Amino acid sequence: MTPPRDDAVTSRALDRLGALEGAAFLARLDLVQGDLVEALTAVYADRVDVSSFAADLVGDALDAAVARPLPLRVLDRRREVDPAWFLRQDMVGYVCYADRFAGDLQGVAKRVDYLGELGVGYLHLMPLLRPREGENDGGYAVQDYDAVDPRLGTMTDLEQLTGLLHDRDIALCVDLVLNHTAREHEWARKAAAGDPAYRDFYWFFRDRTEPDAYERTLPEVFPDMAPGSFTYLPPGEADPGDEWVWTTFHEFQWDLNWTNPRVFRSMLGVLLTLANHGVDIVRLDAAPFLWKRLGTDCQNQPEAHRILQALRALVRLAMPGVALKAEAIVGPDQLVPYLGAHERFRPECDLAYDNQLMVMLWSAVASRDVRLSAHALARRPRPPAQATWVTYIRNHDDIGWAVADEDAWAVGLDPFRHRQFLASYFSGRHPGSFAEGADFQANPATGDARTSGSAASLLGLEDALERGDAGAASVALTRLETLYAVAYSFGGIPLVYMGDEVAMRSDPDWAAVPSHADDNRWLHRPAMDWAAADRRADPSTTEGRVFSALQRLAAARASTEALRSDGTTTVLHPRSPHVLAYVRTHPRAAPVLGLACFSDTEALVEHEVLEQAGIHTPVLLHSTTGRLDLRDGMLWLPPWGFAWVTTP
Ligand code: OTU
Repeated sequence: MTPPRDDAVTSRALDRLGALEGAAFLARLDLVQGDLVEALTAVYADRVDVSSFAADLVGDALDAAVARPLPLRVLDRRREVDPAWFLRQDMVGYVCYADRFAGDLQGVAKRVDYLGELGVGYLHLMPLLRPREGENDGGYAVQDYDAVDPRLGTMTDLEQLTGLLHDRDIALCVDLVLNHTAREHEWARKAAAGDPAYRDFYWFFRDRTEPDAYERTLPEVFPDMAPGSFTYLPPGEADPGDEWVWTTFHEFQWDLNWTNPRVFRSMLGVLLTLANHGVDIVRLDAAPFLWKRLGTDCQNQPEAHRILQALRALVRLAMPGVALKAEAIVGPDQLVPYLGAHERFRPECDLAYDNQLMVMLWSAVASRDVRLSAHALARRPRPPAQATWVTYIRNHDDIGWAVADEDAWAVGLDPFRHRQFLASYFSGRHPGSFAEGADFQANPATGDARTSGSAASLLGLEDALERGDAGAASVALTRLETLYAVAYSFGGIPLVYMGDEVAMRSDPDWAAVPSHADDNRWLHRPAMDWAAADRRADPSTTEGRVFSALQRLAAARASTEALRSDGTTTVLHPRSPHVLAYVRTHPRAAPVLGLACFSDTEALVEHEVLEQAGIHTPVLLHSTTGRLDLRDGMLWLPPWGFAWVTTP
């Protein structure tokens, strides 16, 4: 049932947006109002009168709709006609730092042809709003949400870039850091100065009683470089001072207090403004952390989801062409709710990182065994049809070994020891490991360690080149191609992490910048090696081989509707413990069977697996070798190779 609508809103919308757009706004309001009020009630009913708060927020959405530039309204219109615009099989993403890729935003504009060669339809530029000076966690400590980092350019440059990207049908994704601001942000400055209107924007504590109580169950995100979750403010640094402020991440990143409805409204304003500069997809950083609850790990709380649902409703209302992406790097059971899958569907984010696929691919690489991966990926709930994953093998962060205990036990592995094995393998410590990575934030108290390093280095390229072993280097590249083949076909938008397309290794000089020296995630945040990239057209080079492999993956993916992101993924269980097998189906297309071999030797896939996939006459869509090798009805895969098989 449509909730009753306020007559004043109707006449204001029609008045300000005109008959046609006003009617569309009101139709959207009818669609989202119920979700909005329900979400706000769950979070803010004890702090505000929800109906008047909702009316204010709808007013903010209307203001943003009115302010929205015409070219963006045209995009909205197209995307309302095709709400599945980001689910198309020709959608491929690329992720980079603007400065490390191309100097600045104007430099990025000059590299758009390069992105076109890879078939990119989605560009994620890492944090680009004005950060604090000095150490800023790679831009995740924002001082001013209304300005671009002056080193990268201006808001006008950003708008020009989005215009150029839109002309090429490329959507732009930009980070919005929701959980915290830099301590230099105006809100934090006012709060520190004792301004009563802003004290409640953050979490201050007069002594250690509450921080100690919270820390009994709070995991440390950066136990090594930023231990604890609270930072002491001496007298003189704040008014009153001699108090503690909540800082989940670094001491210069102050957690916002989302129990305060003014924080919600202020961040909504930031989000709507950012989108009106032309950003198509907003990456909501650290989404799990928005709500704190004593006695918990203060992640994935129901209220955090409700906040995302309320933001979703308001963004859809103001600008229906804008998508939200959750950055929730959490355990497998906590992931799919960020796409709206709760006890019933509640629209939440359109996209979320498939952290589980990523971890499970690396687990299969190290152990040459897919049973854990197949088990974990098969048992998880499907994402709702309107939403999807972004699939990736590496990003700018470390790899956290999010292996669920129950998944490990189910396949006979000790979860703690398996996680330790993975960290040890990819650091290169494990005997016989080909990986060259590094531990990130090893925590002696818990025995946990995460991993830094570029994909190529973790997959053995660095080690092979150091040993001058051309054969091993070639195998490392096959591994890289196969991991990307899974990312391009498993379901969701595949993301290429800058440098992987030319097999860039970890940056040996990562610690040379003083503000990076205690954070080895900079190992895998190198500056783009354009001299290497310039070799991409020469198939005899490493760069040529990997770049063309990604181009072929994109082309093969674009040619089949079964690989649309609103298709279905079903994990199969072949007899070989080395073969990850999954079938992609979509009502409009023939099925595609994806196969990936995690073994130093070849593998055979029995005929029944093809049958289970609904493939009676196998036809090669794409593979490592370029041919379909059937032996007595069994399908042959080379060591570390992949195949995509379909049927007429
Ligand atoms: C994110 O990551 C960013 O991706 C990091 O680069 C930032 O440092 C951080 O936020 C703070 O802004 O813990 O180890 O579940 O895993 O938000 C990285 C989400 C992180 C967290 C994630 C966070």
